[in-house]
Amino acid sequence: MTDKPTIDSWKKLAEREIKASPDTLVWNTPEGIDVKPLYTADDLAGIDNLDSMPGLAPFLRGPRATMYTGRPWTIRQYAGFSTAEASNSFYRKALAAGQQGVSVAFDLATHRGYDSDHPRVEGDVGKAGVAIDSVEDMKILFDGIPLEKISVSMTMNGAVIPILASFIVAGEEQGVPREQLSGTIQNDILKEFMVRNTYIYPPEPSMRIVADIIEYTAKEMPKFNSISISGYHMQEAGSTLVQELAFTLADGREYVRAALTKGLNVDEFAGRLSFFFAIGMNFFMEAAKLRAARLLWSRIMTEFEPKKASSLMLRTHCQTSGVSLQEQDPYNNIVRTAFEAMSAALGGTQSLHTNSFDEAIALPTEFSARIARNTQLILQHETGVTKVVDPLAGSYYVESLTNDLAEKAWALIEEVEAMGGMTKAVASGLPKRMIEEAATRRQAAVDKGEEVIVGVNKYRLEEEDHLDILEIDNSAVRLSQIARIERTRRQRDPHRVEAALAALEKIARSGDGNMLAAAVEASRARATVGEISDAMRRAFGDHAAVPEVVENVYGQAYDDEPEFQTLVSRLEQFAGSLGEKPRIMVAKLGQDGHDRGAKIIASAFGDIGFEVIAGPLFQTPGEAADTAIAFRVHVVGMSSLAAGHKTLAPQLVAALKAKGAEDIIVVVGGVIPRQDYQYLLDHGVSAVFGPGTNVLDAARAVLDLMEGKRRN
Ligand code: 3CP
Repeated sequence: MTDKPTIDSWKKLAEREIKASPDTLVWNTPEGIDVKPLYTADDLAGIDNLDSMPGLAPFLRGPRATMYTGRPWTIRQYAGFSTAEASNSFYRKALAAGQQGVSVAFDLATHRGYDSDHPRVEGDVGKAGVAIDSVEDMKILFDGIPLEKISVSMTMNGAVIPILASFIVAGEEQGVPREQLSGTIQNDILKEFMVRNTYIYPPEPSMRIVADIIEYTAKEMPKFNSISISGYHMQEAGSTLVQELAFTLADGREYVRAALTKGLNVDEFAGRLSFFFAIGMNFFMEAAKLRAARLLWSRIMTEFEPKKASSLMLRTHCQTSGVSLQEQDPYNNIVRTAFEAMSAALGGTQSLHTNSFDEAIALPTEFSARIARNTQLILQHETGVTKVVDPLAGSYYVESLTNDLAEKAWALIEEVEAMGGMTKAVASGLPKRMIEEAATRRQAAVDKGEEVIVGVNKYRLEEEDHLDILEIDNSAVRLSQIARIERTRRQRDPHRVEAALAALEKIARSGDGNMLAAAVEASRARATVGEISDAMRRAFGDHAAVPEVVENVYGQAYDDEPEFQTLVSRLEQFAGSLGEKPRIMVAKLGQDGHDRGAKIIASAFGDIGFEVIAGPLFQTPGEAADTAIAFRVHVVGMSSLAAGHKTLAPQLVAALKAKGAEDIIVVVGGVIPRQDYQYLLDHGVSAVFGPGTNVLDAARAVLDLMEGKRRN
């Protein structure tokens, strides 16, 4: 006869096995959740909703009763590059090969409401997405793609009014009335102020734009999702999963409130709000996050007393994590993406993008895009994952994680609420700061090797294989876009354009009317994306954020480690010989607002002992040179994540030289393909730090450069 097994008997056995208490095996996650080595039925005690059903509130187990057994998630790959013609051909091939929905990536010039001929966007046109200047481009983008059948997602937040307007007009001119258009517009501006930075106007009028779009789509486009409330970019910027969950849902609550100010009934629009989350490498926790998100959203929406059950339902798109991809040993990224995709499916996503393995370094090639798409096709057709609804339900561990995440996120949501809601919290800078601290802490854990990344800080290859990447000839794209803009301007009726833009500006100023409705008219008249954005700029002005840098997070993580202290002393000595602290400006040029890397570098370099000047976003090379000279910096560290480096870095070097400041050292970091290193070095850049660079190594290299310069 053996005794009934108990947790105590397990503990004794475990202790014998590892010769230590099993408590030493507890994994303290960045979320503040202590993951135990074993979960049992006892862990389910006191957890609500264990007996809930899919398709029924609170939708913890999924928004649909049958979930993937009735219809699998949509395979929706985010793509777009170069011209509308090139992107259109890419979409058509992908749809023919098994992709089920389109998801458009726009270039940064378009995001920020500039036409391709604007001088500020020389390095950005057609680079990280497709260039769209007017409805003429939009029509080419969807040529041969039946918009009454294929749903289209558009990742657009800043220039959301002209882009959605030109999509509506492209549909009209393809013979598809707007009530038949299906898809999603991202239209989530709050997270732009927090992490992604492709805003144009200040927060208050930006929120009015969101509300106008919800109003217009609720009334005119019943099949269209008015918003994609996104946590994805928060995780990309380094947030914990609890932060991603809490800030996203709190953003959602704020949008509901904004829409209600337009006099809408909650049931008129709530069913068409949608969400977007990242799925990183914490396999079970990511699946649990989606379950927790549905539970909490239904709790939040209950407050607004909707009558329809669908108003309580959270439907979401997911994307596998971009930051989990590595430049080193890049085929490992296929494996990472497959695990993340499986986790998204187990969590019950409605739509999914799987990253291509080369995306840490460049836009996907046709080859890498095929593997990414096939990862989902294999999941859907070969693994059996679609055959059972919410298969993780009842797992002691996953139910417990779902509950822990929900509780922790709810506490943070309440904290935001106590601040007066997300718009106020964002204005206070708190969420941004919390995310940047989490990102810096994580970087320190990776640099110290506490968090293992295979092929990067462990099992690194002696020599990396050569990788063929897609390169866009940015100047050719720009010239062809400029030619089309000029043709469009020649052929249109200028009086009609002027009248439509004036009507839009009037609504923007007065708040009386709907800005999207007015922009649709302007777009029909062939007003460009830049002109429509400028009409609103005249009313609202541009938003300029003041960059802040977190302190003492990186340094604290290293505390008394000799490696860190040696570097700090070396820098102190150098400062002594210099007679002042060495100054470095961290610069972001062009319309690339991805500033996670720049912020981490600024913060860590500050802790090491540099005086850091965080340059404002969106500078031209000439403006950055002026700032560098004004602050008398010794080094400019340009951070580039959107492929503008080959245009912008040489221009920065030239601008410094032209202003008599060629003694300022220029280094470049970020997403720089190895193929480009020599080009940059040949054009006056002193060092290049690609993805996966250890921050201490970068700081040592910068110090070497400064010492070398002083000796010469
Ligand atoms: C679904 N349907 C079903 C079932 N499941 N019908 C019967 N039985 C079922 N089991 C129905 C749905 O009700 C719906 O019809 C239709 O099938 C489609 O399903 P869906 O779940 O609504 O799926 P989809 O159309 O793909 O929409 C998914 C959401 C949408 C809702 C999430 O918002 C979306 O596609 N989002 C994508 C966002 C995106 O691509 N973002 C890219 C970000 P009805 O509509 O008639 O109800 S890329 C950013 C990258 C980083 C960066 O910013 O740079």
